[in-house]
Amino acid sequence: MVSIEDYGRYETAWCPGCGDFAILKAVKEGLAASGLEPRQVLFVSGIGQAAKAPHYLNANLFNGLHGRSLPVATGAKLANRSLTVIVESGDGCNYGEGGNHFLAAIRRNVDVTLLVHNNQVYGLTKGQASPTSDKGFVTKAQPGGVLAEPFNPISVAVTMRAAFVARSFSGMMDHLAEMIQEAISHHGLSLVDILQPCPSFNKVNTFAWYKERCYVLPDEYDPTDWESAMKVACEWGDRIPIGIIYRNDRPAFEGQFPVLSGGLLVGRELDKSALARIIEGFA
Ligand SMILES: Cc1ncc(C[n+]2csc(CCOP(=O)(O)OP(=O)(O)O)c2C)c(N)n1
Ligand code: SF4
Ligand SMILES: [Mg+2]
Repeated sequence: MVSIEDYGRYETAWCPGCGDFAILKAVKEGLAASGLEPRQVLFVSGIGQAAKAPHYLNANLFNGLHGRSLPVATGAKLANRSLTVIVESGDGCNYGEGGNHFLAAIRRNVDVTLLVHNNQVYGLTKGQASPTSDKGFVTKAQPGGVLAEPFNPISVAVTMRAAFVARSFSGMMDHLAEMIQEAISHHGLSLVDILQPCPSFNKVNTFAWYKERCYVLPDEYDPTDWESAMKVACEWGDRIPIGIIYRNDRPAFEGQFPVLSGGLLVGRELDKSALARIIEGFA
């Protein structure tokens, strides 16, 4: 049986009170509850405080460029479908610099779990606004307050009929671990947007601010009903819904490549004569 101890314990470099600690623990719990051993899991992350999270557990890791995790994760999943592939990074990384990859990954529906630590700020670079910062949010770089409307990742994902769309909060560990487990078991692009305080650089959206507003969707809520999901996805402000907001059974990207039906790409011999013919075609 897999336990969270299999995922190890490491010294971290986060500020006291940061929501990242709870997310790290919930990720380990979600993996252990899924019965996955570290060797079966590949994390792909970018740059940021959130992107450091997979440095602090035992598993395979590709840490690449800011915003570019999803293309790497897509390639890894196509090459080796036996891996559980998890992208873990921040709101800036996934919705800002990586925004276009977010849209492409939803359209393709590659079987990847996407965990976004959403603190509504650029934490690592000391507090500039991110795409999810609320309008009016004051920072050193935006002293007059943010003028743009915030990006709502949940409503965008539901609009595009992403395979699995959930939201949780770092202050609700059991709920978060359950959402992560559900996302891992869902076949297709599975987003968990995780609200988390950044006590150093976001003095507005604090632990108390989220705690006061987050409510768990009732048991009778049906996440397969797209129209209800659209309404729930747009809720933000005094009340913030938490839970599985939308899910469907769209076929995953990697199942649609005839070339992949003959076994894992990583396990195949290179056909040098076929490669030579392709190269000659460009001569
Ligand atoms: C292409 C590129 N643009 C900008 C940066 C600088 N940069 C590094 S981390 C970061 C912000 C990270 O914010 P977020 O993804 O929200 O993670 P957090 O630190 O808040 O967890 C930025 C702008 C970079 N490394 N690469
Ligand atoms: S800057 Fe914010 S997000 Fe980064 S470790 Fe500190 S509290 Fe956490
Ligand atoms: Mg952030």
